[in-house]
Amino acid sequence: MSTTQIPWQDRPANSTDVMWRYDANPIIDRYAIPSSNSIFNSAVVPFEDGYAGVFRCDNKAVQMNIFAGFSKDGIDWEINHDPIEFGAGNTEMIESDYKYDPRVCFIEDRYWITWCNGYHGPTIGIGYTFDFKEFFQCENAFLPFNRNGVLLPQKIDGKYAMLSRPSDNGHTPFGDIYISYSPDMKYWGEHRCVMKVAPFTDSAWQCTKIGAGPVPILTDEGWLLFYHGVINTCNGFRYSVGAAILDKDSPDKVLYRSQPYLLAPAAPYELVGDVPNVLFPCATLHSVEEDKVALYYGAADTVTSVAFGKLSEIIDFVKNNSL
Ligand code: BMA
Repeated sequence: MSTTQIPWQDRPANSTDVMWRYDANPIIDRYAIPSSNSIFNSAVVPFEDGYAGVFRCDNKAVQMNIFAGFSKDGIDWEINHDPIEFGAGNTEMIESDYKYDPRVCFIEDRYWITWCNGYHGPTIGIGYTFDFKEFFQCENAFLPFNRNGVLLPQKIDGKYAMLSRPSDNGHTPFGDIYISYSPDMKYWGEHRCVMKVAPFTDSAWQCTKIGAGPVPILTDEGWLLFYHGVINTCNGFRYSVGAAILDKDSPDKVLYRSQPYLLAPAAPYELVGDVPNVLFPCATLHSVEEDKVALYYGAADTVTSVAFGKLSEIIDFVKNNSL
């Protein structure tokens, strides 16, 4: 794994926020590759002497697809102009009408990619790569409809573990987070509910639907899971970010969960875009030793941005403000 410094900026002197935005956001413009209408909800990981990523680039026909990209510093990205082409992984090639909202998770020897795969409606697609040049597509994890499939970076009791959010075929007006297990990345079962939406009167920003965000981070307190929470307002859905701490050995057990959000749409690039009021986290670069996290998120379904925080302060915040 890379020992490259993760992107970082100190908290602004006038801020007391637990998480704060990069002052040069957005880091990826909507037109960063010739075909793109928007580049958002994308995943990055340490790779070689820098970083690699899988980016959701919707094209100017507004077709959704995923593209590989590379960066030395995690801020300036070179994104391939052609989408990822997969070869057959653990099955014959299966249909994929579209691909969106990727996550990338290094487990053991390879980078696993999960995404929302168009197979008679959205479900969770799985693929892997060793080098971000050659990619292999595996069986879908679940029946349609499902979104926000996020792998844990370590096996639990010898099995792969994936969070997901069963949904419908539209702009789902409901959604809770489940966990499923697999011995082989092909067959998934032992589905358990992890957490549900919050009551409107307790924490309205997460009262309509919730979904796992980046790959969870293992800390001394358990798995730190950033997630998005949605409220349906008279102007449509509003997507914010909170965090939960899941039990290390039984990640279906929620130990703490933030009542207030950590980040909600407020910056101009989060308030205005193709879908206003969306802050949708899909990845982190982090260092537990240095107590730092850089959270990558899609803003207003248009551009890609970063926010920073201290892991210990986020954990304290979640524990002290738990639902
Ligand atoms: C969800 C997904 C996300 C998107 C969000 C807000 O259903 O489509 O990709 O960011 O809606 O539009």
